[in-house]
Amino acid sequence: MRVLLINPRFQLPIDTRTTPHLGLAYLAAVGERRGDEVRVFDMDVEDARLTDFVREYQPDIVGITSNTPQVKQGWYAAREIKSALDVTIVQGGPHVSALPEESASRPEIDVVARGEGEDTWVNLCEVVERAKKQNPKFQSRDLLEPANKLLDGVLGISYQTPDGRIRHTPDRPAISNLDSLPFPAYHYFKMERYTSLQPAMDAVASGKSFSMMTSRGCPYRCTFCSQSVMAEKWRARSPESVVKEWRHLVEDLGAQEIGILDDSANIQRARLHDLCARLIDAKLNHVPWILVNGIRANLADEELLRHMKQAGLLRLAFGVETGDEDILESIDKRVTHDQIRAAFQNAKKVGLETIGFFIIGLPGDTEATMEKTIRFACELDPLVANFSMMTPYPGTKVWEQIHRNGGRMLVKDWQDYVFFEGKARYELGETTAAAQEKKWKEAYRRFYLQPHRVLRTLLRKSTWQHFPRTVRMALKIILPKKTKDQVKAKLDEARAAADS
Ligand code: B12
Ligand code: SF4
Repeated sequence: MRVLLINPRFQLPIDTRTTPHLGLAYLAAVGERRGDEVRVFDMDVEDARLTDFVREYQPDIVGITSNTPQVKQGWYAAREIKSALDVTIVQGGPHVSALPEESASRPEIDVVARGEGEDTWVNLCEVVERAKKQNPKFQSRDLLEPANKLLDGVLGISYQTPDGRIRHTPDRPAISNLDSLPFPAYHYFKMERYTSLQPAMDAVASGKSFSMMTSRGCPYRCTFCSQSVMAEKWRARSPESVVKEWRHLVEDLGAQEIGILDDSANIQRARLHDLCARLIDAKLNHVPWILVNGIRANLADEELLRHMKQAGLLRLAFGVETGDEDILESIDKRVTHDQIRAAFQNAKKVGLETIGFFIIGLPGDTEATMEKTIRFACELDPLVANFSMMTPYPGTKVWEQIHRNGGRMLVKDWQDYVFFEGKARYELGETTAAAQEKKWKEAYRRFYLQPHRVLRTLLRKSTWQHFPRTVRMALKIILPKKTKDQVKAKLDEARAAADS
């Protein structure tokens, strides 16, 4: 079978995503294991026209991934493909898992895959392969005809039958043994076109930054987080399997940095200690790694942090979210400010760089509570502070709260469901758009323009290594227009001085 996997185009307002899509890398790997011929078409880095590519490759099945801001581009891509070829198109990813009817009812999408995708993808490939063998005149719409019973046994999918009804098959249980999955198949990606997940990770040579998941799922259910549309059960790979992939990335693919994307990497501290010990024993700790997603502050003690540092951890993130105690409780984060303070202090004490994730505009936020968030960020003083505009994604509790309590969504288009821009996404009660936008701008300005921080940034070697990108991002996010030229001139002067 010829399979094609597509990452639809989506450019963020700032320069971040330049890594291969890990979900597609897993789907490519299970396809390869099945014996399929696989192609990945990442529209963020491809030059070719999709229709030309599809006409030439003639895939038997196409898989498109979609998070919320990408979903429309996913539909456009599907429409283009259908205009060139009759082929079964499957759409998966977090957005369609939250709103399967929306995509299933579109004529260009045949099947929606909900939740974790490897087994569903393999199952669908088997079904299409069998149907094509049995019927050389097979057409993609034959799949959706209930009388043909082709999709009856496939768990975790949604589709529209020719009479217009949406069918949902039962959910597919989460993969219990993650070690049974093959390693992500990066050889299908144009690796030289990717760098790293900026700004959490450092820019290294193209194609030398990799990401990895050592566990999946999260037992917590924070009200703003889209994790709620994926499996709740936390499952971990064995340390043996993780170290084996780590070695493969470092020794076979020349990884210069590794980003760990787990939702909650430190749910089991003993497991992390074991992993760290193995990385040290295997002498793999010379390649820096970064915990890109927030780890749980309540489970990050000094001993664990020190061990991770010895195992090569360079930088880690904590989800702080808010400086207001009541709001912290209302979002079900199940962590306290004192635990967060201790986690940052301990991380710095053992020599780790820190990232803090903060949210501006959580339900209930007022100017006064957002002020507390800014102050808390300055108090914690991480190397990188990321202030996100509260963006209510479908499937989250915040989304329900806003729709149930008479809130007003200010974004109409899925493409605008991004949280790096300083635009408020909703209003509810005292959480007004004006207050959110004002405090977001203040947050970046006040955090990054503290004198000790400006000095620290200018003195950091990496500021100069990544000069164009750093300046571009700073200018875009932080500074009011009239100050931009002054700052740029100062940085140019400093760079010239550093070069000479
Ligand atoms: C790393 C990451 C990023 C990276 C890179 C994204 C990428 N994947 O290339 C960066 C930092 C750039 C990023 C940006 C954003 N992200 Co992000 N990101 C993640 C993170 C932490 C890991 C993604 C990952 O690799 N997962 C592991 C793989 C194995 O899972 P997966 O990609 O979901 O794929 C599986 C299934 O979804 C399914 N599947 C997916 N596609 C398909 C297709 C088919 C055909 C099939 C059958 C199955 C299938 O099968 C896959 C294998 O099991 C997730 C959280 C998470 N746990 O997934 C958030 C997450 C995906 N991001 C999220 C968000 C909101 C964003 C942003 C919109 C934030 C913003 N800045 O405004 C942007 C969007 C930018 C963009 N261009 O895509 C949300 C998505 C919510 C939603 N409703 O869409 C998530 C879920 C975080 C969360 N818990 O809220 N992100
Ligand atoms: S924010 Fe983190 S801890 Fe909370 S549900 Fe999402 S992944 Fe889990």
